[in-house]
Amino acid sequence: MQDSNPNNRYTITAALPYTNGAVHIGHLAGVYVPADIYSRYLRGINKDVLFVCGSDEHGVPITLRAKKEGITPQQVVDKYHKIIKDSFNEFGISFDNYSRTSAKVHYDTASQFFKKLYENGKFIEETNQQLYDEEAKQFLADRFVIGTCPKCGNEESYGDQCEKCGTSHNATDLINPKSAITGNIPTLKETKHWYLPLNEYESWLREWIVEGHKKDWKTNVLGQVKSWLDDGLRPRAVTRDLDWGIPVPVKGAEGKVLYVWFDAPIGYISSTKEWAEKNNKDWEPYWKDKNTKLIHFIGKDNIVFHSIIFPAMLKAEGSYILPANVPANEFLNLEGNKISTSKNWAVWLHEYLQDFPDKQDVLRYVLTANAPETKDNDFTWKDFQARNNNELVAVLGNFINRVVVLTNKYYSGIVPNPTNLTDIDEQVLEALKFAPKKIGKSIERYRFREALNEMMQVARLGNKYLADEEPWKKVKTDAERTKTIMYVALQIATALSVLTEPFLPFTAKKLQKILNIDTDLSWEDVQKKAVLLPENHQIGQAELLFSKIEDTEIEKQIAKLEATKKENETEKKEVPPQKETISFDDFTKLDMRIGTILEAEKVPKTKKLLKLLVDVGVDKRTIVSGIAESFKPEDIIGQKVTVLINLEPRKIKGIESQGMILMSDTKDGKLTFIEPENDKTQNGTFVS
Ligand code: B3M
Ligand code: ZN
Repeated sequence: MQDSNPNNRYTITAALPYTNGAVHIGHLAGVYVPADIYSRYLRGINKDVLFVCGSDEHGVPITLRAKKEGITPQQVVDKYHKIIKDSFNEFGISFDNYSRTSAKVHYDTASQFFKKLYENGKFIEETNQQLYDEEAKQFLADRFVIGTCPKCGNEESYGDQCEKCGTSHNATDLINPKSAITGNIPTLKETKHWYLPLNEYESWLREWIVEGHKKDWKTNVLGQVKSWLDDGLRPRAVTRDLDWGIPVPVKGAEGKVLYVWFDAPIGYISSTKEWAEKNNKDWEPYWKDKNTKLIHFIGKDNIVFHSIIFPAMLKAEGSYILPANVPANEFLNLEGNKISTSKNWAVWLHEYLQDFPDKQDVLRYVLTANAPETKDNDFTWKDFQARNNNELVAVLGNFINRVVVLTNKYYSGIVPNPTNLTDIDEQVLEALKFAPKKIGKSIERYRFREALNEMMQVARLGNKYLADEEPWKKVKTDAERTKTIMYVALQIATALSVLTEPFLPFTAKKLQKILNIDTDLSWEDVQKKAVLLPENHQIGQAELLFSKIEDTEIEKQIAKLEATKKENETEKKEVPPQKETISFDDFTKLDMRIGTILEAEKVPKTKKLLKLLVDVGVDKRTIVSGIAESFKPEDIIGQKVTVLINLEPRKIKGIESQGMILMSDTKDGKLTFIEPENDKTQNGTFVS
C-alpha cells in the first residue's frame, strides 16, 4: 500500500509525561491514543516504525510533588514512573520503548548534546539578576514562581510558561512574582546561565515552518508558531540553579542543572538509543537519515518547545533531522470543566480500569471519536455510554455477532462456498477494498476522528448488507444464495479484524481469535486480495466483543465527580494539630447528654450570648451560650442539642450557666449544633 511518504522509516514520539502524577483521559486523548493509532497503522502498512516515549523525571513539578508528599524527588519519580508505564501498557499504547530521563543513557546523551553546543559556541553565557527566595535560599524559575503573565494578564502564570495563553517567557518577565515555595516576594540575585539565542534562528524558523510547512502542519500549530515569531524570539536560558536535574557538564557550573525543557526532548533520542541497545539495532538512521520522518505527538501547551526550541537545538547541533510534523491536539475537558490534577477533576486511567476492567477499547474509541483535534472538546459519561451502546455494541459488535452466530448455526462455523456474486455483492466487496485507503488517508493527515468514522462505515456497510439481504429468511428458500451472502459478510468481518487494529487493538485480537485467523493479514491484503477468508475455513464460536453499559454504572461515575466537586467547594482550612492526650478516666468524667432547648433570649448588652433553658433529661437548667451570631432565639426553640452537663457552673454576665452546648464550626464562620440524627432521641440520653 502506498502512503504519501515514499520513504519507509518513521520515528514517532509521544510527549514524555511528567512523573509527578498518574495519567488521565486528557493525556490519552491528546497525545497517546492518536500517536498509537498512527504507529499501529504505519506498522500495518509495513513501514519501519519506531515509537518511543519515556518518563520526564526532572523539572520543578517533581520537586514540588516531593515537598508535598514529604518524600524525595527520586521516590516521586520511581512511584509514578511505574504507575504511568503500567497504565500505558494496559491501554495498549504500543511503544517500542518506554524509557525515563533518569536513565544513564539519557544523562550521557543530554550532557553530550549540551557540551557539543557549548564547545561550538552556540550558547551565550550571561550573568544577570534572577528571582531569589531568601527564606527558601533558592533561585526561583519555572514553576517555583507564580505571577501575572505579561501577555494575557493571567495571575497564575508560571515562570517559564503561561498555561492560559501558552506564552513561554523568562521568570523575570512576570508581573508581581511570588515564590511557590514560601509565598514570599522574591528578591533579585546575580547568577550565571547559558542561553540559546533563539533570535538568531528566527528567520530560519519562519522559512522552514511558516513557508515550508504551511500546507501540511495543523492550523493550531502554525497559528501558535506564527504568533511567537511575530512577537520576536529572545535568548532562552537552558540552565537552572536547582539541585534536581542533569548537572551542567562544564566547568564553572557547579550547582546548576540543565533546564528540564532542554533535557526532556533529548529523551526521545536517548529512548531510541536504549531501544537500539536492547534490540541490537543502529539508532542513528532514526535520527540522522534525511529520509526518516520524525513526528512529535504532543498537547497544545508543548507546541513552542517542539516547534521552536527543540528544532533550534537540533539545528544548532547540526547532525540531526528536524520534525516532519508536530501534530498537536487541543485540550479535553471533563463534564464541562478543565481537567485538573490538583482539583482531582479527572478520570484516572488506573481508576477507570478498576471500574471497567475489560473496556480499554471503549475508552480508546470514545476518546478518538471525541478527540480535541481542532478545538478543545468535552468528555461526558453520558456520551461515553451512548457511544458504547449505540455504536460499539449496536453497530460493530452486532454485525460481528450476527455473522459469527449465523455461520455457526448454518454451516457449523465453516466458511461456505459462494456461487454467483450479484451486483450488490460486487459493490460491497469493492467498497471493502477501498476502505484501507480511505481510513489511511485520514490517519496520514492526523484526522483520527474521521478515520475512526471511516472504519465504522465498514461495520455499517456490513449491517446494511445483512439487513438488505436477510440471510435468516433466505436460508429457508434459497440455500445457495444464503451461502454467498454469508461468504461476503465473512469477508467484511475479516477486513474489520485488520482495520479496527489501530483504534481498537484488543477488539481486533479478539475478533481474529473468533474468526480463527492466525496469519497476519495486512492492510494491503484488504486492499488487494479478492479473498480474505477462504471457503472451508473453520471459524470459532461467537463471543461478545462489547457489552452494554447500564445507567447505574454511569450514575456511579457521575456521583464520583459530584463528590469531587463538593469536596473542592469546601474551603480547606488548616486543621489544627491534636491536643495533648487525656486518659480514658479523664474522658469518662465527661457527662454529655442529649437535650432540647425550651426557651431562648438574648443576654442584654452582649453580641454573642443567648440565655437558654434546656431540658437535659435529669432536669431543666439555664445555660448561657455564645451562639447569638449564628441563631435567632425564636428559631431554636425545640432544637435538639448535645450538652456537657457536669461542667462546673459559672457566672456569665451575672447569670449562672449550668453546662455547655457542644457546637461545630461551619466554613462560613457560623456555628451548627451537634444533634442526634433522630429527632425523637430522648432527653438525658448519654453521648459517648
Ligand atoms: N513533560 C510536559 C507535560 O507533561 C512535558 C513534556 C515533555 S516532552 C519532551 O505536559
Ligand atoms: Zn498568558
